[in-house]
Amino acid sequence: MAKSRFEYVKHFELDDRILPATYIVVRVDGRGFSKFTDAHGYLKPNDSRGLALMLECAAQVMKEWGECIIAFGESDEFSFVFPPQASAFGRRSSKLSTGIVSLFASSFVMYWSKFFPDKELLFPPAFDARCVAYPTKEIVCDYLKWRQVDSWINSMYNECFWALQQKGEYRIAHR
Ligand SMILES: Nc1nc2c(ncn2[C@@H]2O[C@H](COP(=O)(O)OP(=O)(O)OP(=O)(O)O)[C@@H](O)[C@H]2O)c(=O)[nH]1
Ligand SMILES: [Mg+2]
Repeated sequence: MAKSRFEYVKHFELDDRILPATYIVVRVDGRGFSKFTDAHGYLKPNDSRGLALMLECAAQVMKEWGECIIAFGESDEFSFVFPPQASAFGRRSSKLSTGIVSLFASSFVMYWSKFFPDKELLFPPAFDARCVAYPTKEIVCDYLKWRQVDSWINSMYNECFWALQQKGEYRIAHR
């Protein structure tokens, strides 16, 4: 493109390249999914249709982003791990997170009817994303353990809560 006197505005853009030789984790999380899942009649505590849809979205991301080595998901979130040598988008944080989250969200809408054939999508779902650099494999493992423990605690709580609720015993157990 021809140079113009307006070109200087480019200098306001900050360099957000992730540190070289580090693992990159991009975590995508549903925005206001408590409201979204309620509005769309998700089963409690876990709706296998919703889980399968999230898996499909993650598979689309992994197909498109060949450098991704691990995808780990729970509830309304998915983490995508890239190795230290990954070079996608010049390792630019905003490009990576927006590229991944937009593909994830568009896949969610595109495949909605495959997993929820009898449910109309009432409003567009949204996801946020962040990009974090981790210097060692051990820390990446701890990151994944952190997400797994979070999933475990939430699942245990939700399973027990809804089992008691369905039996009508929640009030007694709660005292
Ligand atoms: N019923 C049902 N709800 C689910 C399921 N998976 C996720 N959710 C809902 O999604 C929420 C995800 O938690 P958060 O990400 O902390 O909550 P959020 O409402 O998305 O809030 P923000 O992420 O801060 O926007 C859960 O608390 C549930 O309400 C499911 O399989 N069934
Ligand atoms: Mg959320």
